[in-house]
Amino acid sequence: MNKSDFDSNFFKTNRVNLRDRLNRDDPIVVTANGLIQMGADSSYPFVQDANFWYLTGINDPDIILVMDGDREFLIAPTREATRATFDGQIDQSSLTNLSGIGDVLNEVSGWKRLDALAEKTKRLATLAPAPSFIEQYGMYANPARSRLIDRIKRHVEDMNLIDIRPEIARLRMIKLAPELEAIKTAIDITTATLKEIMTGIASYNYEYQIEADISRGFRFRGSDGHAFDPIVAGGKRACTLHNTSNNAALQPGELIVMDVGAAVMGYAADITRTVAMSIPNQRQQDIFQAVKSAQAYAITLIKPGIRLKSYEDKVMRFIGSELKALGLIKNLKEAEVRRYFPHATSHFIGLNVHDVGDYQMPLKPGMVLTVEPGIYIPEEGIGVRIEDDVLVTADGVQSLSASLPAKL
Ligand SMILES: [Mn+2]
Repeated sequence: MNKSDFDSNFFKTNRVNLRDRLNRDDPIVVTANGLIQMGADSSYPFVQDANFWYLTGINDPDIILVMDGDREFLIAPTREATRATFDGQIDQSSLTNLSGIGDVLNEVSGWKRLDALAEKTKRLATLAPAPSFIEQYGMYANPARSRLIDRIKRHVEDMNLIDIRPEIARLRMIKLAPELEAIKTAIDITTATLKEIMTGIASYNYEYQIEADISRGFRFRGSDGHAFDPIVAGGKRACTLHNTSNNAALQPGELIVMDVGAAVMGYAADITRTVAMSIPNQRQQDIFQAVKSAQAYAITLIKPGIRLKSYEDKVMRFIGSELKALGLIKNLKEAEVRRYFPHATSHFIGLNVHDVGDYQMPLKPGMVLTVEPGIYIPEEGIGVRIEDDVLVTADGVQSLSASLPAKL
């Protein structure tokens, strides 16, 4: 793919599409993410808010995008002298080149204009702060959105805020041509790297050696690197779904699950292959075959118009009957099946590996999703997952990772 496919027209198109979905009189305000402190004066690597990037192409922190009908401007913070020595000042002309927005204002005049606009309309469309995932996942949200909202409300207390997260998610779930190219490139880099690993699997002694070669393969082939923490898990460790320590020694007779994905221009691939360290036994082959049949079945179901809920139910029932045939469960009740298949079959991919989208909406051409059934049996020390990435087309589905067949 060509990086210039993401020119300012792409981002302008996204802004126009977003505006068309919202009430025309409501100005739209979206902030970039902020840097997060790691310790003393070092920060974690900066990761942009995918929505902000999608609308501007800008990868700097703390910039604010304001759209008032056809009038658009950016507010770029001025960096104080010490910081500017290390990080440089933000180059305003590059912000314009990337986004196609000519009007770049500094902090003082930008906020003056935004405050005036807010006073006039009393309504602003913005991204509501990401829900705090602390209870379920132990995760904090980037504070940039709450900070923006606090600042607006300090000026106009009774401001009416309209949450644009659902609309932007519905836009992002249909991939445009350059996005599809980026995803396909990320997938090609991932499959080429995995192919290399699979060919030489016998030469590895530790999970981290496989991880190291995957990291090398991703960067060597020109991707941004990993789209998410790579999972390389042998034997029983594959039953912990997000095992990312990758530190254990590999044993002959084990199956290894590799769930990895390169990122290209921020777009993720997400592919899993399960391989055997030595000649697999009959039980391992049977379980592998069950997962493979479930995946083939799932892919036949995907086409425009289907809803993921009924699709997930069908795949669950299919895996349930496989589990029964394997002697693992006695009936197909959900609680039984979920003991050995505890996750969903599919999720959207895009700028986030678990991409945003409306999971209730019927599938449409241009959506890209994973198909990743798995069976995990901790008491037997066996975990198998097979994951491919597919594109919903006008008349069905196209596998984007078919060049790397899954085999034990
Ligand atoms: Mn996945």
